[in-house]
Amino acid sequence: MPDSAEVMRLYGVPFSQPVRAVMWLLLFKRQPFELILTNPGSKGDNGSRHPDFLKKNPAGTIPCIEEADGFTLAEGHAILCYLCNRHGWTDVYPDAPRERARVDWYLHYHHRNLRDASIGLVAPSIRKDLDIPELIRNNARATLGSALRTLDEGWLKDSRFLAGDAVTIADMAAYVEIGQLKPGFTNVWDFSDTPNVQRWLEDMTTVDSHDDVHVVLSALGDISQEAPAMDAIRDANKQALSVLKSRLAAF
Ligand SMILES: N[C@@H](CCC(=O)N[C@@H](CS)C(=O)NCC(=O)O)C(=O)O
Repeated sequence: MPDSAEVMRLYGVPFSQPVRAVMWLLLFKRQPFELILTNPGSKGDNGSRHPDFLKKNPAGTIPCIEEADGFTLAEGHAILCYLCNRHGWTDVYPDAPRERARVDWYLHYHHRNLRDASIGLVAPSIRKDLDIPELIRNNARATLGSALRTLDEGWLKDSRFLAGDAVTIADMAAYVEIGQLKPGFTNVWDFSDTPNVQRWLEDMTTVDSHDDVHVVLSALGDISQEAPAMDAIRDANKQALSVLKSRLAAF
């Protein structure tokens, strides 16, 4: 493990979907990093709306990375692409223009489509402070349903992964949103009418570091009947951090 002053910092928490995508890529590539716990939406110390954090990311959102020379970058998908460019990880972000474009295509599509999984189904239980109105939740669920059908009948109909037959950062970005809903995790969505998505969800569990990145969800478990208590959320976070710590210590 390199000197901690040299190691890239990742600001966030394991409950955040785009933070999990960045953590997944870093663990998959055995790239050391330090997770700096940053509470989304909080103005307090270690909060994403604290003035010190806003200097790193004026939008006040996690994930955000900071390198040893002070370079900072936010937006999960921008971070995924940057890390692949910086380290030459062309296995998960191919450099052939059309292959790369297919990955980018999904990464752009994701926002306002699959990302609505969190707003419609997970954030209302985990981020009760957001008090998301029922109308917005319903709209988000409708958008998600239609986006899942699009994946099922399009992207995943003839290929194993979203951008072809090999896993890419598009799959990691998608799975952290879609996978969180399935049985074994929060269990808040019925995937039975999207068989290609179901098959892809299963395939994604075999991708290196899947289990370690998703400890926070397996520890939290099913929230379909009752919103989890604060203690359960805290406990799931603790378990996730402990697994992450031992993974990073082994690098
Ligand atoms: N488009 C951003 C969205 C990030 C985002 O929504 N992060 C949430 C946590 S999952 C957050 O930081 N929310 C705090 C806030 O909006 O105040 C990305 O993909 O990185």
